[in-house]
This record gives sequence, C-alpha cells and structure tokens, in this order.
Amino acid sequence: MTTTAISLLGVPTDIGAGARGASMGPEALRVAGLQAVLESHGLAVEDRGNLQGPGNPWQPPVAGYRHLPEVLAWNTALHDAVLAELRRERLPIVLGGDHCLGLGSISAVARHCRETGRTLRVLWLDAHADFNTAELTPSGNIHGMPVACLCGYGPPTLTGLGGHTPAITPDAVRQIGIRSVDPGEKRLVHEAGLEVFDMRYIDEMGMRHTLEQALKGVDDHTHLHVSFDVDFLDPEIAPGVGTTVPGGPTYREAQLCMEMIADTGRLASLDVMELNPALDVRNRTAMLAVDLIESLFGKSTLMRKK
Ligand code: 4U7
Ligand code: MN
Ligand code: MN
Ligand code: MN
Repeated sequence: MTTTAISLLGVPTDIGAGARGASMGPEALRVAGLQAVLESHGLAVEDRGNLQGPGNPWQPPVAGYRHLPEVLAWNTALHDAVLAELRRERLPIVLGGDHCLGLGSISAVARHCRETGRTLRVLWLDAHADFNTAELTPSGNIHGMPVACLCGYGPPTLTGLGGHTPAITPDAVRQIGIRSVDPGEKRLVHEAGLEVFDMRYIDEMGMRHTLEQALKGVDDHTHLHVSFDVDFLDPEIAPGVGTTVPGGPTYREAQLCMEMIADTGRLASLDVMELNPALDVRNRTAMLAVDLIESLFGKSTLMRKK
C-alpha cells in the first residue's frame, strides 16, 4: 500500500451551533500537535490552513433555521475544498467547526464516490442523531440537522449541495454513541430507517460487537468516512464541547472504536467536529481528540500481527 497523503482543512466557524467557540477548534487541534502526531506514524501531512466564510451574526432562527445563508456559504466552500482533495487522491481531515459542516464534507465525499464507483459508508460518532428538520428542531441550530439534510430532508439549497439530491441514503450511515434525540427527530430517524447503535446498545453488547456490526459489509470498494463529533465522548473526559450529554463512551471504549476502524484500512476521509476551546480545560479535549485520531490512523500499544 502507498503512504496515505493527508490534507488538513481548517473550517473556523460556529455558524450552526448553539454556543459560540467551535470556530476556535481548528487552531486548538493544531496546538495539540495533530500534524506532528500523524507524521510520527510516517504519514505525509499538509496543512491547507483555514477556509474563509462569513462571521457569526448571532441571530434568532428564521423559518426554523438559524443562519441558513451563512451555513450555505461555509458548506459550499468546504464541499469544494474536500472534493478537490479527494480528486487529488488525498485524505481530507476537516478540522471543525461545528457539525453543520458534515454537510459540505460528506456531500463532497458522496459525489466523489459516485464519480469513482465506490460504496460510501459513513460512521457518525455522536451523542446526537443530527436528524432534525426546520419543522422538528427545538433550537433552529443547523448543527442538529446535517444527517437529515444529507438524506434529503431539508432546504433544497442544502440538500442539493453536492449536485445530487439526496447526497446519500440512510443505508450508508451507521450512528454510534447516540444518547440524545429530540421527540420529533426520533420519529424521523425511525421513518428513514437509520441504523443507530445507541448507548443502550453499546452498554449491552459492548463496543467490539458494535463496531463489528457497524463495519459489516465494508470491503475493498468501500470509502469509509468518519464524522467524529467530539461530544460522542463522555463529558468527564471531554468537557470542551457545546452540547455535553452524560453517559458517553469511556476512554478505552473510544480507543477500541478508533482502533477497529483503523484495522479496516478503508478510512478515506474524516471530520473532527464540535470541539469548543472556549469550554475546554487547558486544551485537554483537543489533546484527547488528537490521541484518538492517532489511533484512527493505526497507533496501537503493541505491534499486531496482520
Ligand atoms: B451536534 C439538539 F435540541 N438536538 O437540534 C438540536 F438537543 O452536532 C442538539 O450533534 C443538536 O452537537 C446537537 O439543537 C448538534 C438539541
Ligand atoms: Mn480518489
Ligand atoms: Mn453532531
Ligand atoms: Mn453532538
């Protein structure tokens, strides 16, 4: 196998979130040493710097959406940047930024898969399902809507971002770590048939079985995309996020999750979202995120026989 060439794309915005501060996420991940850590494993990494977009006007929702035009602007820029990296055969790591950016990132990945005849599998690691619509959302915050938009539920400007509506179908997605879903959102998750491995499932079956199930069917033609919302992790170990929910995966469970994804050898794009340095303690959550990303790219305690 050739060495994977990685591109870091910073997207410094909190335009879709309910708290300010995720706009500082990219810099916190850089300060925590992301590039050097990846390079220490022999990976070639280029930091493309930060994308640019509108500031956060901090307005109330309009017709169920907060900041829809700004969300569209950031995601359009991100879609184009991710697609350009994939077309150069590079592995993009999107440094968010809030999770509304999953839309730009994954719509580009889906487009690339369509162009190259690959099958997309999205692992959505999150405390939340992010499957709200304008009608269902209790907040109007678009970081709670990207999966719904990707599956075609949302405003045409967002659902058509990647040139094909819907960008993906629910059967491409596996959600892991879910423990907070709004009532209307829950109905839509069931209606759409999303496959969700919630915390109850992980408690009962364990992380190993969960990942075995979530990765079932992944083969040589699979493009594996991981959308890692840092609030996936238990807030005891990851306080630096805007929407903490107790009862998330422990350090060891999260490590195993990342290691099992690495073992597939199919990881082809990654989002690291929702890190909020304004709420963090001495960059601890950023350093934890970097540690876990290291495992995602193959760090393990001892060499394992293949
Ligand atoms: B994140 C929420 F109401 N569901 O829609 C909403 F609980 O990207 C939270 O997963 C969404 O962090 C969280 O506002 C979005 C809320
Ligand atoms: Mn390619
Ligand atoms: Mn999320
Ligand atoms: Mn979340």
